[in-house]
Amino acid sequence: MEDSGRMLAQLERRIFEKRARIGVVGLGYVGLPVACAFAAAGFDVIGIEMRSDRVEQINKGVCPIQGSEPGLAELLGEVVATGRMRASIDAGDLDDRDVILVNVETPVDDQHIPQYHALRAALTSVGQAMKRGTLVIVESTIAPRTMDDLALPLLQQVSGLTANDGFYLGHCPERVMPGRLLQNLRTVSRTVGGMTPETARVMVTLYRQIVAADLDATDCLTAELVKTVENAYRDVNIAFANEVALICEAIGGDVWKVRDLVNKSPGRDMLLPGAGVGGHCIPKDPWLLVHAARGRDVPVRLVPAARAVNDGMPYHVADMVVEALAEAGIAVAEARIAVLGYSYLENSDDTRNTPSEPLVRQLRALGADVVIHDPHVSEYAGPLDDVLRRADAVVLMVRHDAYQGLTLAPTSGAGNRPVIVDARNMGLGVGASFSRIIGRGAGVTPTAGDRA
Ligand code: SAJ
Repeated sequence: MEDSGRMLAQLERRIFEKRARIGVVGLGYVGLPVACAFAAAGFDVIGIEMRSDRVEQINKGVCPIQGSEPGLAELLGEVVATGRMRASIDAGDLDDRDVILVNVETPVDDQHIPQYHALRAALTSVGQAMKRGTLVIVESTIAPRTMDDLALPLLQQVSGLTANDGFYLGHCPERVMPGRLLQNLRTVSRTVGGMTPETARVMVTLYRQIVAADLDATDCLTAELVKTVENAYRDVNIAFANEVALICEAIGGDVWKVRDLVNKSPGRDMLLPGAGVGGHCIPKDPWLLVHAARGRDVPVRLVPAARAVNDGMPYHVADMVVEALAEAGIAVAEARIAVLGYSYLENSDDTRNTPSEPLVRQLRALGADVVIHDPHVSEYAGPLDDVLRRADAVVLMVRHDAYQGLTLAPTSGAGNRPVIVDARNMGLGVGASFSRIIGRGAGVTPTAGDRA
């Protein structure tokens, strides 16, 4: 072990002196900014990417990530031009790396079981290529116990090396958010989980080169739990807000007034009810947490129930549309319905797990002619008036800035649209003959400017 201790100390010194060579497996929305950040910090970085078109783009200094990511395209151009960072399709190029970061997708299937094909393939490639003394860090979000039960045995088996002797292993989950990838990478604290405390310490030295926020050294299981719990926490709290909204609608309450006043109570921070929960993190990570308890005698009830509440919201919005159309004397099967917003988050082009998808599917299943608008999603970014024209109903699903202040009510002279359903309480329903606002019961009429 003395040799191993010396080897780890030498690695830490190479990291500190920026002589350590870094490999990043997976150049997606997490891996690419990470590779650029370490290259910009002065390290030699190779990014391994299986999509050859992305490899080609990146090696030309062109950023393959769509959407607004401040600073990323410029940084990529710089580090590629200086030769600090290059992309490769060949995992064999990892054979001279001192540190290898793994950033590949870890989805769950429709039974909420984690799908680790990409993770297994990545770790197998790493195990085949890596030299003795390499530090391997999984940054992907994984179910608790995955490091012990999958990553460790797989790397040992493929490499023939023994962990903490022939190589070092850790888990440092990312906390980036689309639209703020580089900013979050630099300014948001990280939980740094090492297989051993010594490994965690060297990992802190590594991340200190690019992270200005807290770096909290711990073990791998704690790191796996922190990431999945923080997102399950958010999902459960959003579900709570949504359930209160449903109750308010049913009894003539106004969840938006209730929420404002609840949040005046010390220690309360009720989140925003809405049309549902999308994205690549929040809908998935709670299931990774739940998976860890699978097969063990622990009654896991709240997290799945919260997922069901949030997944039910787009269908609730569809019901709101049907009811409002019926009040206006319009059958949904004869209605033309304009859906405003198709990304999962305001001012984003990301449509992964968007609540708008089940809403549109449900309305079309009921026979409606549904047209979609979204200024950030190229497929739906045509003229808004074309979408609104002849619409019998308008459904606001995403609070894009572009919709702020939009006057939709028929009195606005913008055509006859008796029904407006505001599923994010953006205040667009004011003045409409038949409007519904998420979380507001019948008879509760909003006043202009009465917004979340
Ligand atoms: N949503 C609500 N009500 C809320 C908040 C969100 O309905 O009060 C909906 C949004 O409309 C969206 C979904 O939930 O459809 C997710 O929104 P989000 O604000 O959580 O944004 P995400 O999915 O990008 O979450 C990421 C997460 N970050 C990482 O996983 C690293 C999450 O942990 C962060 O809290 C979040 O960014 C953030 O706001 O920073």
